[in-house]
Amino acid sequence: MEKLSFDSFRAEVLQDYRWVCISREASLVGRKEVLTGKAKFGIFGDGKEVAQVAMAKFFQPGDFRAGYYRDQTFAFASELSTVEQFFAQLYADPDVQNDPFSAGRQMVSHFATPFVDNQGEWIDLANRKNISADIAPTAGQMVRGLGLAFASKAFRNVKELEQFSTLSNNGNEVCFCTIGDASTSEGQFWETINAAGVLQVPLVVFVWDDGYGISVPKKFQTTKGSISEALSGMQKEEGTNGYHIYNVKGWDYAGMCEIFEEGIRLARETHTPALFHVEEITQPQGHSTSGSHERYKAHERLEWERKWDAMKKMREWIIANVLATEEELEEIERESKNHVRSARAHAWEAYLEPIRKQVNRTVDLINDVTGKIRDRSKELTALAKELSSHKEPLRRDVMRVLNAAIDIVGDNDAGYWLKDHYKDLLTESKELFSSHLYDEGPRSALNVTGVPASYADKAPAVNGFEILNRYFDKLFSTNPKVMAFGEDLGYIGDVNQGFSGLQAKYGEGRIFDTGIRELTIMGQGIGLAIRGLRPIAEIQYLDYLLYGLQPLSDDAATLHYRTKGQQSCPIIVRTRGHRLEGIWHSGSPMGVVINALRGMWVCVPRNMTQAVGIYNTLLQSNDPAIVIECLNGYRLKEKLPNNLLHFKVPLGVPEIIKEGKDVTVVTYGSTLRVVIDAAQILEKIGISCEVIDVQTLLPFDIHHKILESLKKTNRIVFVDEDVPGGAAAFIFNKVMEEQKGYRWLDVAPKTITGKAHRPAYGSDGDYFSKPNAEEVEAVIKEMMAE
Ligand SMILES: Cc1ncc(C[n+]2csc(CCOP(=O)(O)OP(=O)(O)O)c2C)c(N)n1
Ligand SMILES: [Mg+2]
Repeated sequence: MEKLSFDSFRAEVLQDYRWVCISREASLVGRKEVLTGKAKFGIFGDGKEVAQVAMAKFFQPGDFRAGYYRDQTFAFASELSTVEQFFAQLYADPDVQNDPFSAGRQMVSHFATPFVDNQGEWIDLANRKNISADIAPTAGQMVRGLGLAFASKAFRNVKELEQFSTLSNNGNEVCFCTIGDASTSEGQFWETINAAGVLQVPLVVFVWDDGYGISVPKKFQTTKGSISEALSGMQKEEGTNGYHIYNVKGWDYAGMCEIFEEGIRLARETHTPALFHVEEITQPQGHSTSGSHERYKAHERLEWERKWDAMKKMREWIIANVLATEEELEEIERESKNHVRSARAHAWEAYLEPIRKQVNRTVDLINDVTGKIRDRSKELTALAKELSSHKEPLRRDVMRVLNAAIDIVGDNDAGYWLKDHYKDLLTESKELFSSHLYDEGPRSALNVTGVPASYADKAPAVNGFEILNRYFDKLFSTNPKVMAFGEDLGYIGDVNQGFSGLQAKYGEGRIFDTGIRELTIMGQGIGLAIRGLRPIAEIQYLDYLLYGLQPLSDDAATLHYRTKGQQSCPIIVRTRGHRLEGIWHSGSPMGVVINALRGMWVCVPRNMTQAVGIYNTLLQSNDPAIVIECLNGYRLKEKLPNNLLHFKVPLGVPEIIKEGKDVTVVTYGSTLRVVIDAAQILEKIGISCEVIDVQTLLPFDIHHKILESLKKTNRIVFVDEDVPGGAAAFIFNKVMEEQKGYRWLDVAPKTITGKAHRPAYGSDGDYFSKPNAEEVEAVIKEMMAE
């Protein structure tokens, strides 16, 4: 028995050493590929190999990783990436079979594993190792990691979630989060660390401390130059919450294995987060292919790094412990090099093959027409030659040459197949480079058809917030995956009482308060959504969305695109905004929102009934979205529908609120009521407005309903609370350029917007800062007189 266990221990160590060697070689070869022009940019995990083989040992099926670009060794050792796939991503191979993480959309070492199938259904995550798709913004992974770990807590504690055994094994899974030493300077890091310490979730954070963030050393990054020391107040003690904080050396294979085992086991069992400060890590090749570390590291530091290279230290340790001979290790090193070289060559061939086909077809087509266009045959032959002699052609080279050939051929019929080929390649490129921004399958929100609200004969008129409150009550009683949380959302039921009384009914596990930390509220929502739940994550006021915007913009909005549809994040961000009082409770920065959040839907319901219809639509789909309720609408009376759970507002379909024949007025949200007031005044002086509520800014009027109105009125004005050139400019562009509205204009189109400054406090501040009825009236009168 003893011999058996020694043999298997020895085999495991040597396998780990093999991964270390393979990974190091991949880094060395990868850098060369960039320096010789085969790839654009390289950033590698050399120096961090030993820590990562140790870490990978404790990564179990069901676990999640939220990490950054240094983790190739972990991905290899967990068998979640092959070396060939690593090189495919380095080359930006757009074939998802070759780069299964991002289909060439992300830089090297931005890993991901599939979470949803091609029907948008969650696959069995509880029995496989999972990587949530990496992003480049440093520390951005932290906030998502919090959410992924928090989901385990929810699965363990919420009775209604027990049934979802493919999403979790009773919350036993751990989220492994990796981060560089310098990136711990980011607010994302600190907010996450605090939140996880409060929440007690199975988040284990590995800080790869190589002493630098590109060229800037630790002393300029971290108080006392040590993240574990700076965090020491977070240490869990008897009877407190907090962290298990460990210090380990990045070259100490045996020491790391021991310590990682303990911290990860405790996180798994007790949901106590852990932080491993992995010190004395080196960077043999420096930060990335963009520069050389000799420029900023002292001679002594470089000397030290060579001496303490973890790969070298692991080798010495193996020999010292008589686990292998020199010759055995040399054999592993040789085999690793060969493995990487052949994987590289395969990846390169697979990457080039479809481009070569395009080149050959293009050259054939050009040669075909050369004989038919005799006076320009020389130029055409030169183009064909230029393309066919290109040793490392790109798709864009093909497009450029094809286009030049088409220009030369002009209107001549001989150019038919050239043009046809060009069109085919454009279509293909759309699929390769621009698909999957949103769900394109059965779980697309655009597939949800509208169902009108219905009313009982004597339907009562209730306050707007009561519509929401009754809806959320029904929703939580029927959909076990839904959770809602935010500042003041739990105990008091949100600042406008949408959730009033519901925490008592559905429990603190599903409806709860959070700290004041918009970034990580979004991170919590993102992590829950990625793991197959249906979070409604609240930002208390739209103005504070700016604090939470980064993870939405960088992560939620790009996730489906950057994994080519293999991961989905159906988060619903609920917030309230538009005009009320003062600079930070009246904002409507919709231009910011729609431009930062392509990849999410942006919904701007005019009242709470429409909001409910939108929530129902979103809950049928996998697309992430933000819903902005009207802050001044919670106490306005609305008729109570009797099909609260079933009526649906289709996205991208504007509604005509008032028919008219003289001028089309396009608006949404709170400004709608201002426009209606103006329309009533104008009606009295014989001017008939057609008022349109766009309902959603993203997607925007997918059936071109606004154009239909404009065809009738030939005058159009866009009214929007955002700054001049904000959302109004977007709407203007959509209607004029995309819908070709300019063809139907009798007078110049107009926008009426908020002022360029933030809105002043008080009712007069609101009146003069935002569009008002008199202003709308004046502009329309002027348009009618033109
Ligand atoms: C938010 C953000 N700011 C800046 C960068 C550019 N950048 C990329 S890596 C890096 C240094 C990170 O250093 P560290 O966290 O120590 O990780 P290391 O690369 O040393 O492993 C910087 C500044 C970025 N990617 N994201
Ligand atoms: Mg660093």
